[in-house]
Amino acid sequence: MIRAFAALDIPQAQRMELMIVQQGLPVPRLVPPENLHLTLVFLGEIEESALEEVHLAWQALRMPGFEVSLRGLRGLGVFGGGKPRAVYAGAAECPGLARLQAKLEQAARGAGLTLERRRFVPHVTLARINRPLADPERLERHLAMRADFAAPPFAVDHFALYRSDLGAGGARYEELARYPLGP
Ligand code: 3AM
Repeated sequence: MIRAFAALDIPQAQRMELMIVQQGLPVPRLVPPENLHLTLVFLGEIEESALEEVHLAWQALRMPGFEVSLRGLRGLGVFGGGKPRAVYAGAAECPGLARLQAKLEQAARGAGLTLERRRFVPHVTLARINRPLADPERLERHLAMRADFAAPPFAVDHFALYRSDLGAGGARYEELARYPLGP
């Protein structure tokens, strides 16, 4: 079985902006810079043969590229409300991104996978919070001060399939395939 997902990798300039935001976040564990990504579809733990089917379906897709801005209305946010689970940088409204995400889900379902039906909130997770914070309001204040965060927009000309291995030291991601997006 392979734990896999599709995501956009983040170019170096935007990655550095996100690393700057990560500095000083009052949370115990940050996502390491090499793991920063924008998840499109989480496939779960699946058989290698099922992954191969999804890979073929994604390879057959013809989709245009687009630009993504990491900011959005609130720029930075927290999933989980009063019980923070993750800190993220949101992406601005982007029809190309939404269309790509929908197509990938549709193609994965067409290849026989059962996926969770969750609303797509495009984001890059900056920190995961796996135990209650001593002072969640400190995090709220910290993020409020950086509410105007915006990284320069970047062109998306491919997406990628990743394998995820969960270890004691955190997740390790390996790129398995890369899919170009056309002009
Ligand atoms: O980094 P983010 O949060 O965008 O949260 C997991 C991560 O996305 C998400 O898949 C990405 C790679 O691990 N993920 C993990 N388990 C999940 C699940 N059961 C999940 N997404 C949905 N359902």
